[in-house]
Amino acid sequence: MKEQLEKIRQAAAQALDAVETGEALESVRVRFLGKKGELTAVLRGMGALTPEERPVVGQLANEARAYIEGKIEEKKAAVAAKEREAKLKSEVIDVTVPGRRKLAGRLHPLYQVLNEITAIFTGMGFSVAEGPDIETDYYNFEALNIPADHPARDTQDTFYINDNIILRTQTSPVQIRVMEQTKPPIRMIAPGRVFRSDAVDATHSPVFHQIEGLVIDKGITMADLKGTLEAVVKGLYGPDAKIRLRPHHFPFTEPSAEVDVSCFACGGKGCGMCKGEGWIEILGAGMVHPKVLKVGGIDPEVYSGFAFGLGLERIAMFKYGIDDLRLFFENDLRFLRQF
Ligand code: 2U9
Repeated sequence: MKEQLEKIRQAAAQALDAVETGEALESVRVRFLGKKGELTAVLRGMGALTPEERPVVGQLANEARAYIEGKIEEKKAAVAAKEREAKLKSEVIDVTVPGRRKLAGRLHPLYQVLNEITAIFTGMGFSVAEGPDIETDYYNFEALNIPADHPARDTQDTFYINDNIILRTQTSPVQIRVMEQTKPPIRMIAPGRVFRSDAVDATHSPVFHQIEGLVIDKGITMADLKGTLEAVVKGLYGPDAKIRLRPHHFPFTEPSAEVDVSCFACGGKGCGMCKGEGWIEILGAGMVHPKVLKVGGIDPEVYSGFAFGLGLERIAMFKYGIDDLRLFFENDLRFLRQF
């Protein structure tokens, strides 16, 4: 039995020498010290020994166990160190490699300007409404007092889907829909994409953006129109900005005006930006035509209102000094990253 123990000890030492991994180490432990292990089997056989032999062999067996356990612990530390080293080697990080820049996205410059203008209006209690890009002839033209023979209906200006369905040429249909559904007072803006069958050049695009506004209540006058637009323009261009109204004609407003802002480059003295005028046209506006109020279900004898419209691209071009509208739609990152 002594010999058998010595053999087991040697066999364990040999097996442990060959161990390279944690798994191999565990299987050696099971082979010798496990429940069905070789040493365990010897200890089980001790019942057959004489009472004199038993303590002697018992001590030897314990020594063998302690020896194997000690070896296993040693090996465990060695294997762990080796595995750690291998892991460090395989996961090596070259801290000298140049970093890869994460590109942060941002809002398109048109939408930055749109957000700025929207904030000015919502700050004055306006709500924001949207509507479909595809509209009916009724909402886009008829309801807005644009008669059948009006030049704005010419196929050159309007994209027709069929006789009745078109791409909206203005965001005004949104206001008609709001009027139909809302009892005054109404204070709203309608920003959005509009479509006109124009050839592309530096100042024309078949797709562009408008922000239109509508205010309806009892006793609304042209003074409200002027005061509101003045506040908007000061919010956009600073406290020194002034506006002036020039008579104009729109089918949906009466009276109507074109609205100029004092040149934000020269303050009104005249410069290249305003072509020596001192004023830059940025808006159209007017008192909502009584026919349009009626169509929207609002009694023009009780209520009055004003409306206005502006082209977002035009405002953004002036703001950033951009001389070609096409830049907004080409999505060239060299352009977009500047905003
Ligand atoms: C309703 C009643 C009236 C909207 C208005 C303008 C004047 C205007 C132009 C600005 C530049 C179009 O993009 S642009 O070419 N718009 O001048 N728009 S008043 O009037 C309305 C709208 C809806 C129910």
